Amino acid sequence: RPKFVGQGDTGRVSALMDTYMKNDVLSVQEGIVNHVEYTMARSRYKFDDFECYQATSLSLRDRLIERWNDTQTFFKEQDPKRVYYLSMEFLMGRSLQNTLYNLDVAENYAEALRELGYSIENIAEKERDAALGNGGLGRLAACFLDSMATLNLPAWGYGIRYSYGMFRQSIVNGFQHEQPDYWLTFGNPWEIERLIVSYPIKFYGHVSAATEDGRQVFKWAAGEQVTAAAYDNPIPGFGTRNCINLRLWAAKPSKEFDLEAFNTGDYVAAILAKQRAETLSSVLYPDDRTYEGKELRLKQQHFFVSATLQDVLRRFTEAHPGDWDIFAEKVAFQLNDTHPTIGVAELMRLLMDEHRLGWTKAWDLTTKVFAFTNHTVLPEALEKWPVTLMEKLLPRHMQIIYDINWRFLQQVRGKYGDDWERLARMSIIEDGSGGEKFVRMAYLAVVASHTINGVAAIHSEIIKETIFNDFYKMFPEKFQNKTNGVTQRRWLAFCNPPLRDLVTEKLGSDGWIRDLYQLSALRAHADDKAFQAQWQEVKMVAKKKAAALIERLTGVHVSPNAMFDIQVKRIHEYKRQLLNVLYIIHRYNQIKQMSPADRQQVVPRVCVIGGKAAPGYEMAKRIIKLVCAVGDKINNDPDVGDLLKLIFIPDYNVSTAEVIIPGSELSQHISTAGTEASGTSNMKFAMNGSLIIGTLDGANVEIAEEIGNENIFIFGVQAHEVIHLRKERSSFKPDPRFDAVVDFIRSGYFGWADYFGPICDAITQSDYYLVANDFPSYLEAQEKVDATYKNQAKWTRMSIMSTAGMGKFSTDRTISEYAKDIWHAEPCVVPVPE
Ligand code: T68
Repeated sequence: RPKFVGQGDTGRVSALMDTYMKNDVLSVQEGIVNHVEYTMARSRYKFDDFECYQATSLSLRDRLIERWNDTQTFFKEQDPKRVYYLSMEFLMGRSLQNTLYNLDVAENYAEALRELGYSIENIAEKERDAALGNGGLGRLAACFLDSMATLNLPAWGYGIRYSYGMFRQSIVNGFQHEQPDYWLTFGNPWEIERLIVSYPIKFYGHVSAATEDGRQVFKWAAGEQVTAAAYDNPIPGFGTRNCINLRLWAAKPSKEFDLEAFNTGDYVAAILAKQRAETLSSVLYPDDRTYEGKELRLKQQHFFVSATLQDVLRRFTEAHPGDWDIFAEKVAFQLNDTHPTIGVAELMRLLMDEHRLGWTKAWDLTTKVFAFTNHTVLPEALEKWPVTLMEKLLPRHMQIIYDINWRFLQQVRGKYGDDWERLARMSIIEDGSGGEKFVRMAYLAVVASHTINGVAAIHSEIIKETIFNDFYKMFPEKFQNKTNGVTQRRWLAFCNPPLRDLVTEKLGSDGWIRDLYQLSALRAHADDKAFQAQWQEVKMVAKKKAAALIERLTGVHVSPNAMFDIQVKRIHEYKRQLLNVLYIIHRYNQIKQMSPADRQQVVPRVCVIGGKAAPGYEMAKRIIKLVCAVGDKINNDPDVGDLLKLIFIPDYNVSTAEVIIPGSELSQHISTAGTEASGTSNMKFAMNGSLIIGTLDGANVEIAEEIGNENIFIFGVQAHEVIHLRKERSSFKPDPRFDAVVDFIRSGYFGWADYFGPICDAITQSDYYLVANDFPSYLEAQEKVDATYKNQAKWTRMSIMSTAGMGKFSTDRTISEYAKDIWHAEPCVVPVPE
């Protein structure tokens, strides 16, 4: 290990630091007990499961820090190109099991704890989820970190250390209630507080221009300043020593005392005003996909991006003082959606105003380091900040954005001439009809980035044809696709040990945990009767676990002999939970009308729906109530019994996903074609042998390609038909079975007829998401599902083929492609100490 350099006795300190912690059972026990006694200062009488979880985590943190330090020192020595993943969200979930497996100490820890009288499973349950994200976008960032570490990339994640994560959902009388998720009550054993790493972040104020050395310079006299303080979260890779960093920023009062405020005499009021700085990083906005022009949200964006860029520039200038020519050879930024896009203007400001580069050089560097990922085409999600707000909050940035836009529009004119319509369409500044102007953040990101990508093949085509069409025509070479993935460590190996062991045994190796394509060798065994039986047994174990969770969360007992049919994701009209519910009502009515003999032929089903509605999204909240009301009726109908259940699971999150997904047999990914950018739970389900019923949307298209059309239930209209079908709506005649179900809801059979009125209106009037259009083909696909399930050999074969075809959907593949095609970054493997 490198020599210690500091004030002390170099040789002595190095000698002491050169040793590593041991991982034998006794050493592990000593580590845990030490933390109980000395870090937590608990006595032998107060050492319950929760305390044991904390001490165990702290002892693992010690081991993480060793690797983290070695990794960061090695990166510093090697000085490779670094990748910085900028994201407002990292939906990490729990860390204990993941750390145990990635550090390859799971067995010794389990044994150590057993001897101390604790069970690793029980103490793992004590961890609170780190829910610093809304859904797919935030979880993708978390899976990316795992793959970047595992692939030994010199990468860091940067984000916000929210005090309140995603709200906790409870269901009272079928209605969603939101509770704050203050997840830090008992501390967070995984993080390292870095009080010395902090940066000033400025807001408001005004800009003045001056001439210095014959050059115009701009000075921003800010009106408010807060401090960004760093919290580091070590991210270990699997099967490697590398341990990368997730640096999250928390807002603290600025250290600089604003003398003017203090001199007005009201000392206490001035202190309290400073205190308010902390609100900046307090809460995660729970709205996925509907952009709200909240000032605090823009402040959060600037806060974390400014801190990050200052941190990166400090690291770069320390290593290469003044050597800006190599900046783009050493730094790559990935913008996770438009949320960090203000970074474009902030980097320009830092380079020009602080580091004194000219516009041309600064712009050259900026456009070489940023790349941008788009995650949605829904118009309501596209960020547009009012110019008036930008001018007030970030006056210097607004000037820079105007300059960027002016130069960009000159370029457009140079290419297309005075095509005013095109210029207005492509302008970064939208001149709204109401006279208000907005900054179109996606266009700013596109103009400044060297590469723009969508997150599944179909989505990457759609963005080129729709929202970014003008830009695609002008810079076709900037556009790429990077199909999403998930980490097979968390989403198969660690959350489903029986399946992991079966797969490993069949393949003769656990190599698939680092190279998911190896799963394809399972195809050769898909028809093997003995293997099918083992496959079914493993599924039954997972179903029982899921059933126990369902009973614990809802009080409803479900039979593990029924088919487990799951739809878990954020509640949104475009995801069409409604289509699912309408079908369940139809199925219920069919069962009710059957003779007892016919009922014998019905495949019993447990239908599970789960997910959070954005607190201000009325329609989504009505949909939750509808699911609960229908569930209440069905689950208590003696005619139906175990033939059909409908469960709404409350507070769906990463940890419940880790139980529900392995237990699923059928999973639903049924968005209107062209609306779901990718979806990632589809990959998690298929990996765990769940069959997909879905539309040709997002990653479903590629999943069907990989596992074969015969192994997936595809239905519904295709993306290219949607615009036309929306136009034809007035002459559309819904299927009578659809009308019957809607009338049934309206009749009040499930109660709440008035409350459900707007739902029924939405799908019988404009029906923007084409629920009525897809209803008949959905029914047909569902009939195929039942018929197939009755043939368990066929079903099991399809299940094996689903898992076997998932090689492509590892984030290891996704991240390798980003590294090669976008970041041009190479692995940097930390040597294993002797
Ligand atoms: C999701 N987007 C896509 N957004 O909907 C999904 N948005 O298809 C895709 O698989 C996933 O991203 C990963 O690419 C989101 O999850 C948000 O959560 C979000 C949050 C705030 C603002 C806007």
